[in-house]
Amino acid sequence: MRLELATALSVTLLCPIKNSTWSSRLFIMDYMKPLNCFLWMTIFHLIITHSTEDKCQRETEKLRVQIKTLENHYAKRHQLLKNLRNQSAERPETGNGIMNLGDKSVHADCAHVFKSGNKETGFYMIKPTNSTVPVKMYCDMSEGGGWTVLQRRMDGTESFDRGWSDYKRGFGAMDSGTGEFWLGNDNLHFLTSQEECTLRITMEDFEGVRRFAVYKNFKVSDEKNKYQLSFGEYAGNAGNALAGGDHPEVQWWASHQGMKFTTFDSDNDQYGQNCAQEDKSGWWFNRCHSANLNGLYYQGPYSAVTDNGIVWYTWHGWWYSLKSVVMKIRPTHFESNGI
Ligand SMILES: [Ca+2]
Repeated sequence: MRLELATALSVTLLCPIKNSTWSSRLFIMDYMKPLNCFLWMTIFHLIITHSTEDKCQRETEKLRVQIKTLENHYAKRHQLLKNLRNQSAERPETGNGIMNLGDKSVHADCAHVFKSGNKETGFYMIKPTNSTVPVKMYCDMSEGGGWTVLQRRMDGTESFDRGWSDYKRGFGAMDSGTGEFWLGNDNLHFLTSQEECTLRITMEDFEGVRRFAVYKNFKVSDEKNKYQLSFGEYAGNAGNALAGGDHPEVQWWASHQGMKFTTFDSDNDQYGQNCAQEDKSGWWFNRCHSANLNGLYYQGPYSAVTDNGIVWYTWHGWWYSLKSVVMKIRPTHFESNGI
């Protein structure tokens, strides 16, 4: 429609009627001039229109071919992806995915996985004795092997300022061998109630120094008892922060021995207010803490209204937030087959 209007306008502009004379011959010639011009312009318009339609058809056909090619390409890729998924389900993973041990392999923890000959670090499906369903857990097969990892901090990408239900079920990056996560308080209870466990905490500061703390008889009670914490003898070079260190006064207000779990929406601590609300984490708070490995991620020394960093008091005090932490357990009487 726009082209037709343009043509009509062109005719008007390009073919004006000249001043006519009273001579009939001249009159006819003058009269015919704009008519000729109009006919020529109409033919020109038809040619252009026809040519444009041809061009459109060719472009449409070209696009149809391209769409068909892309559809075929997509179908091939989709099939390739499907084949790869099927292949990965048929063999054990060697990366960050779950190690597939087959239907017969039901292990109660990572120590059982290790004992059965699977010595590769990674995710396995574990079903603790009292758990109703298998759960994806990260098995650390270093340092003697058989460690079930409960918690990992390393870069602050995961928020640990979470409520009761998140800590109960667990949260975080359970699809990567390098992400941050909390295994879940129910799982902590299942794992530590089926066998006497040793807890090993490895920590690193921003100067690249590594330290560790080991606790025998680490135990977490069930939800009814608010996941109450108990632990035995300490060993290591990071200091006994979980028990409040060596100072009796600090031990009185900060030791985590016998403490119940507190989150911002479930206050079970010994403090008048809520430690989890003030320190932005879920933990076995007292009044409030000498260790808070679920605190906010800072870059080493920090200042804040409360001591809410990733704290291990007996190593770096309350105002230094650690670079990385791993909490892991295995049965106390575990033997690593000589490794
Ligand atoms: Ca309180």
